[in-house]
Amino acid sequence: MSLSRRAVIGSALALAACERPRPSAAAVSLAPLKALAPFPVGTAVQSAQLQDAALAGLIAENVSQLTPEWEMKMEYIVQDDGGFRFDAPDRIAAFAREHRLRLFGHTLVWYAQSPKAFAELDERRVAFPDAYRNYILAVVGRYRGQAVGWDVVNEAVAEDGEGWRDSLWSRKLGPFEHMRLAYHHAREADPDAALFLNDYNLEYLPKKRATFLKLAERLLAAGAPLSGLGTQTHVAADLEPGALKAAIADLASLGLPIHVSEMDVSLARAKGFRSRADLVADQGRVYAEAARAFMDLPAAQRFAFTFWGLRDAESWLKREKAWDAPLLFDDMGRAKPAAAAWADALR
Ligand code: 9MR
Repeated sequence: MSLSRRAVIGSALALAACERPRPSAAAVSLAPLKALAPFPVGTAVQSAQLQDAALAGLIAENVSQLTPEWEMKMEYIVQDDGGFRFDAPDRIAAFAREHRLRLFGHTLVWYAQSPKAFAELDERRVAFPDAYRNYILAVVGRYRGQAVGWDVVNEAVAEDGEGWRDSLWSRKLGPFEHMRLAYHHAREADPDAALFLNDYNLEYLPKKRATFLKLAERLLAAGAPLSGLGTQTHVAADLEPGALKAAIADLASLGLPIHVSEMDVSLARAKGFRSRADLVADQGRVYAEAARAFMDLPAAQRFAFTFWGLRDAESWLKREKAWDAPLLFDDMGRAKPAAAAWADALR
């Protein structure tokens, strides 16, 4: 931790101490996360991060499942000439095998990614529906027998929860049909992988959650092999108490396994002017509520609980605001009070 950051935390703690006792921002001592949880615990990771021995050790010690943070997406795999590359995701898959961790595939179809090779497909050579199927067969097929599951369709529901998103995929193959097809192609490529529908803000926006659940029901009614629901859980420390509990219970109402698939709790995204100590305390509360809500599910519905990184230093949110600290371990890999709060809530 840098001196200036220590000073900032120190002064926030000093201010807060005048009111009532606060949890310390110091590191806590904790057993490995995966030893504490009666369900798989995951993290997102980038292949380059595995070169960092300290981080690789922290990952191997604490989690039982890996999600590639971006290198299993079209943005990495699909090249401009339409060729595929798998070197980086293969490195993550190899690390998972070496350390006996599960591999979770992320993500096949995402409105936000429509590579040039697809957008400019020369249909005289290969029809769009064939290229779409080929892609899914190639990617899912490559990790068949290793990946325990896939985010097949990511972020299908519109931002405000009103209907579905428009994308290259929806325009070319149909707003519902492109999703139905994606599940069929993924199942064709791997008969055993759990196939997920994944989305975010499901705890903030009950309307978006309702649209998400209706979409899941419609996919099931159409015979799509949907096997689970992913709730990303990118939330802020000021999330209203009870919101996570309500969301997780509601999502479980279809009886499908639930994946808390990308959790982090941003300090910087919390509204208002609050001391860092207050934000840190609230962050612990939010992580604890998520753990408790997940534990309240029947064991068969607890697919996995994935954090979107372990150390603050690697968080995508820190790239957005350098002072954010959304994860369970600090920049040095020491467990934070949030980790203790999450772990305590499992008991
Ligand atoms: O954290 C990921 C970041 O490193 C990537 O640049 C970005 C684009 O691939 O995706 C981020 O992860 C997102 C995830 O794939 C889907 N849900 C939202 C995540 C944060 O933006």
